[in-house]
Amino acid sequence: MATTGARVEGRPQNLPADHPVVRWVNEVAALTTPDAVQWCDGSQAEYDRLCQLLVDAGTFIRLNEKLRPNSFLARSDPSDVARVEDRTFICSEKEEDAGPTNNWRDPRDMRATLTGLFKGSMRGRTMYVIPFSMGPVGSPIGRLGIEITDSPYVVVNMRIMTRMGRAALDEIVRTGDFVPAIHSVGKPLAPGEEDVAWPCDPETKYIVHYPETREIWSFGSGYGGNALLGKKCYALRIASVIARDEGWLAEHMMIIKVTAPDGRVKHMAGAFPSACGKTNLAMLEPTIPGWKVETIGDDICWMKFGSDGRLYAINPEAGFFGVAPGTGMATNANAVRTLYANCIYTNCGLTDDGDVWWEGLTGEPPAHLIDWTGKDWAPGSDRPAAHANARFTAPASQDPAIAPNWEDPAGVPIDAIMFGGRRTSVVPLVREGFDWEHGVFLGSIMSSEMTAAAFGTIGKLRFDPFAMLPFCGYNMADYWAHWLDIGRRQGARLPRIYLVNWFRKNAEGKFMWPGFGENSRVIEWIFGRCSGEDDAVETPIGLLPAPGALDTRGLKIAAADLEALLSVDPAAWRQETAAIEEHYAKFGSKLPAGLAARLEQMKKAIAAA
Ligand code: O2Y
Ligand code: MN
Repeated sequence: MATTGARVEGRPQNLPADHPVVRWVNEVAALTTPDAVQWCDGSQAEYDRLCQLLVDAGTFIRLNEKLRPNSFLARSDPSDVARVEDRTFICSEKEEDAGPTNNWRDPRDMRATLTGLFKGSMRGRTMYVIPFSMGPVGSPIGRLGIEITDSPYVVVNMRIMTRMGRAALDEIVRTGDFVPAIHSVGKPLAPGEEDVAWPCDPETKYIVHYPETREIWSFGSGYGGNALLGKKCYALRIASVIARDEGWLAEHMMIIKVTAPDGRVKHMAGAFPSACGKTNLAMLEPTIPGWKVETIGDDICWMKFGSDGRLYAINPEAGFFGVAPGTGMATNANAVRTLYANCIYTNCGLTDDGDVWWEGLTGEPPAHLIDWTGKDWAPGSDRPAAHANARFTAPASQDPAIAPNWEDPAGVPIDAIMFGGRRTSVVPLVREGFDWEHGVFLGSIMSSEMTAAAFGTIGKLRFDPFAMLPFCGYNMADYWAHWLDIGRRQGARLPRIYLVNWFRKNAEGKFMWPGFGENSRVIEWIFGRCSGEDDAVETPIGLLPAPGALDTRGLKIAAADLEALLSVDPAAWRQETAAIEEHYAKFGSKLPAGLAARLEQMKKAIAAA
């Protein structure tokens, strides 16, 4: 029984009232004062009941059962459409432990602020208790959590995105180990007050992490990474801290299984900032004959050393929370096929026949639809039909390209790690790090262009090391040091590291590389390198494919473009190194000496080139 007198439903029999988990749930209920406390079991019946509750509340629209069986559309409040990085905090005891790339607040001040905000924040609502496992339940690489939320939308999304319910709770009770994550939309209801379709606090939002005590508190938003706390908050920000302390890696990476025509298999992980085709790569359909790419994960990768010294990876998630706009048969056919049923759509357009639509789903837009704000929309409108950050929540098991071993609790051995950014100039199509330390250097300097650049110049760069800029739960320079430490482990048999760039443009402003399925050609080269093929040339910035090593047969690519894609322009690289120095300077004396030395070596080699 919660101390507030709230109605309690579904608390399992094997959980006595004095169990620490129950005591914690009661404390949260005493603070937030919900009308009811519902322990979630993760069953299909519970999911169906909550989806109907969301339909009745006006949050969900049930889609046409023939076109999208068991699928729903939600429209969020226009003020609540994406992760809020400026409201995301790392509250470590010391400010320097959060580092220059995170927002820091003193944990005591933050606790006082949050206690005030959460006091009574669930009044008039049901408080749901969601036990979940990141990774297959019982996996030695996986971890457990409990999210408390007053949002049924969060519950149903968490059921797709994590292994949620009774099995996870049993494991929590058995191990006593879980990350507590508390979420409130921040919109208490006065007696008799009518609810809105998307409750949130339009003004006040806090996404808070306490790395030392491994707690997550989120207030004011019901959207995505702000509210589904297993994903960015746990699997990256808190897990990166746990991984540092325990000697493993929690990374913002997709994972694929690659099979060569002769049946040999390699597993690759890849970190890419948003809008760099990470999901497309995770579901890639190779254009080169006989090759197969299968999905293990699309966003997050946890890697631990096995007894053989190799890094074994799991995808800690069970679903995809993918960006809808731009996802179509031409760009990512496997994603479109994944969405045939059982999905939740957020902020997409609604067609007249009860289906969803977004820009890029089809070449031809429907003649009429209702846009993500609920207004009539027709082609030629000055507004998009779907919000640019509209999402689908889809079970990973529905991906036709999902690898048979994607849920192996032991993980898959990683042979190669790719880093990538969006660079129209300077950065070649692919290069290999000379060794682990140089690979870490490549990850630390990955960048994308924020502003358009004139041909041959560099636009303003945004460095996003390891694609972890918004997701590293501690000082980024310490994170690099941790990666370097991983490389020094006795007996480690480490993956090779690559930096790729699909986005080079020529003087006409056209992409030089066709991308999408043709990226399989780069994967083929990486696969060969990991198999011992000696077809690379040394340059000041890394190992590039030797002439003819990259299979470009059948591609319509100008010789000059291919040359530019696979070469190093010393003048451009002198500009680039100046930008890297500026980026590194932010980390002061925390910058690992090994990385500073790698930059100096590169500068010298470029000067001599
Ligand atoms: O805006 C959000 O809340 C979603 S952000 C997101 C979702 C899925 C995968 N990756 C991301 C990301 O920002 O990296
Ligand atoms: Mn992501």
